[in-house]
Amino acid sequence: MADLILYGMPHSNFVRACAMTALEKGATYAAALTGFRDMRSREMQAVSPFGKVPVMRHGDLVLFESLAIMRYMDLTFGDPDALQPADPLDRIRMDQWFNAVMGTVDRHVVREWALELAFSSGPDRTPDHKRIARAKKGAARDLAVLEREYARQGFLVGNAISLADILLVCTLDVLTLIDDGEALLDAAPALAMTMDGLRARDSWQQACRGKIAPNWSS
Ligand SMILES: N[C@@H](CCC(=O)N[C@@H](CS)C(=O)NCC(=O)O)C(=O)O
Repeated sequence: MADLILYGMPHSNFVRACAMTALEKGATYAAALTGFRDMRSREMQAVSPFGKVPVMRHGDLVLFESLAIMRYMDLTFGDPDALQPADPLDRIRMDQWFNAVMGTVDRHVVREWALELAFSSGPDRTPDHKRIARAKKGAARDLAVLEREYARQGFLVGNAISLADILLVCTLDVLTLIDDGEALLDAAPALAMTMDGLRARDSWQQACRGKIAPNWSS
């Protein structure tokens, strides 16, 4: 068994981003705890102080938070730091985009839209359509910002793939599972082209393809 263990549900965009990073770096990992129920297990509590996934174990080292995990993988496996810009200011820019995807884009696309459809919070477990409408507007604004960046330089930072692009593709792929989510991507051709390129990579094909196909519709 591989000594690198990735804890988390396979459909989580954050877990997928860590899995894709491991595979980009040529690392083999074992996937652990794949269901929501596992989140409350003793094993999970021991490694995840805030009760979130992903969590990574490598030998005696345990890390939580996807950016920390992905940075560690990038440093430890394969060609060190291949997925982060060499220039210190560009690294800061990468953190900026990563945090924007984690805090803003993820909130609109995943938490308040896709997950509202999947685990409805409204009365009688119906979707809260006002919440979804706000999230859709937020997502459209986010994609307009991202489209400008990708049209300008093809990646979020510089001219090569970084950890920020990896989190973004794993997050925006969720739009393809929502019936009117694809329309947002159609309106952002440069972004959609980059996403197609990232999804064609072996790391995506192995880590992210074909594991979820819910029929979410708003
Ligand atoms: N900032 C965290 C976010 C992790 C996160 O929100 N994970 C979700 C799964 S996508 C989770 O664990 N949700 C369970 C919960 O909040 O109870 C990271 O980057 O790792």
